[in-house]
Amino acid sequence: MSTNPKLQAWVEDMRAMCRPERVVWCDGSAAEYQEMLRLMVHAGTALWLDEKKRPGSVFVRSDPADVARVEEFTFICSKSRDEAGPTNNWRDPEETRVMMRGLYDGAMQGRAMYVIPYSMGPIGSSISRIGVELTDSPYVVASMHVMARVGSPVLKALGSSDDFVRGVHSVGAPLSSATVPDSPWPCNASSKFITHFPDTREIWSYGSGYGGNALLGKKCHALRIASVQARDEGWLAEHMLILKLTDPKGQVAYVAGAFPSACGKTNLAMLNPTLPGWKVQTIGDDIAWMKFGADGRLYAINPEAGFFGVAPGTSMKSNPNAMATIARGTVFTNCALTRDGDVWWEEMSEAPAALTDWLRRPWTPQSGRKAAHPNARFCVPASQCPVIAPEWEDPNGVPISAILFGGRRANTVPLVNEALSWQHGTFLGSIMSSETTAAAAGTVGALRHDPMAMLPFCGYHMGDYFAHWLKLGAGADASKLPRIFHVNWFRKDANGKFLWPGYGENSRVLKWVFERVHGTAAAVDTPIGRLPAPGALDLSGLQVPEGAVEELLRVDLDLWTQELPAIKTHFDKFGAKMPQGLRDELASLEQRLASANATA
Ligand code: SAT
Ligand code: MN
Repeated sequence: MSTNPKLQAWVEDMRAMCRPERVVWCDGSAAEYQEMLRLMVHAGTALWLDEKKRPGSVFVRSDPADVARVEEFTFICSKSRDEAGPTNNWRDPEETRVMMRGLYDGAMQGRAMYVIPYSMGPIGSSISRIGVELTDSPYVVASMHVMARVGSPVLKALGSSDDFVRGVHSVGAPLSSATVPDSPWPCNASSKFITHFPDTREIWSYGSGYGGNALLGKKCHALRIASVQARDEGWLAEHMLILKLTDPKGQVAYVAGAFPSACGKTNLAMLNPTLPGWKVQTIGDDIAWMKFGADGRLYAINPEAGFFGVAPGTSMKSNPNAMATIARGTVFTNCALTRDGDVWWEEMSEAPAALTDWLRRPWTPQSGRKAAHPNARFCVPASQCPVIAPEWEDPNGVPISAILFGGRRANTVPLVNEALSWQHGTFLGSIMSSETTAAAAGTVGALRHDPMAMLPFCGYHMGDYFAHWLKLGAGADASKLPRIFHVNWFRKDANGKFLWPGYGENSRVLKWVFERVHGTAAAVDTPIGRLPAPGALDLSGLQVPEGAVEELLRVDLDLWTQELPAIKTHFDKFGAKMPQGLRDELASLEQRLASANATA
């Protein structure tokens, strides 16, 4: 229980509205985490996995109507529609409050309301921020224990300050009487709203218990609300992994990378380099908060304390470090269950002869459907990762030397391309597009512009967001800014086969990035940016078909020229807020393509 009067008054207000059976102040202890797991098992939400196979781990299956983020029902409730911009769903804040109060009215009846004080970032770091989430879901409490620093130490750090993000979350499934049986995954099938009030730093979420809809510290706070704070205070809140790269001589560079959800950020952050002597260690796999230090460099912290990673595709081949991380003490959601009490998912290993799929049905390899949901997840403390960097909780953060922007593109975008400047790099981030994945409800595989991988996560007008990037760059010492690169691991050949093996082989690209930063690798100028000069990309021992690397590094002038109208339409969406600097970059690209076409 807190003695902070502002916090107490708000909790009391929300209690009166949601009318839970009781209020539980979370202390963040290990015993509390175990209690949440026991509650989930008792309610049928979770079951214990075999203690020998997966010690201390539970397996959860959600309602099939609640398996991913719901972008359609996610709203930015800034004062005006214009502040939210064309890429966000906007609702009037006052009307939304009234509507949400109506939904919350008695929504927690028969349930406990948990008060979770949390810190995004190490407690005490000047870059960290505090929030308090109220929730009626033990799954959310357990997951927040893993994903953030929670409980009494956070209350102590908050003291009597009013500076915390207020988050309310209800699954929207009140229990009218004590005799009504609860559903194993309570949620509201007909109504889901994930609403953000950037002006008052509030998050009100209703109806979903899943992932980014419900663990409010993650996307809602650390990206949507934090991006607004970052704009106001002159820093960056980004959808980026952070990794530490060490060369054979022991020199270090820290690299941040923005990729859309389910495009391999976790794999890249934990990569085992195939190049001898190189080492990758993990700082974070999803979110980076970056601030300029007194020395003029950009420093990043990982605001999270755990990984909420996509399970399908994770294997000893694709990510042995993730497999080791989740060997114990993990919450699994929507995977398949083996006969001997372990989890399984597509590509983890050869499919077992018989399983129970994520929908609790018998499954065999002949079933002709997926056993795990494509957005099945593991939720695990970062400290369990065998390659976590010792400095991952450094309150000062780590100095970033390079930023990667990457999406899932079958063509056009080469394996790697270095920006000519910060402004050009911002341009490359702004025109990023990617094929959609199962991380969000809706179509999978459709190409959409996803600037800086922030399309679902930027809490304000994206034109202003681009301007913020340009302003930070213009105000910095250019020689100390991170270099920016556009990468694409997903380019395909004419037969639809991936040209690049990816995973550990991505270390070859990281090496070139490292050497560009240190001024030791050669590049060639192309109309779209700087690509590795012949021989500059280390291909020793790489097994790829004849011509694959040439194709991966080919700048297809026709495809790029064809892309221009779509970029223009994309930019036009932002109207007068589209910064001139990026329009200039587009004009320069067009010019460079035209003169290259003329001489080709
Ligand atoms: O569901 S989450 O938003 O937490 C994961 C993701 O989409 O990146
Ligand atoms: Mn993400």
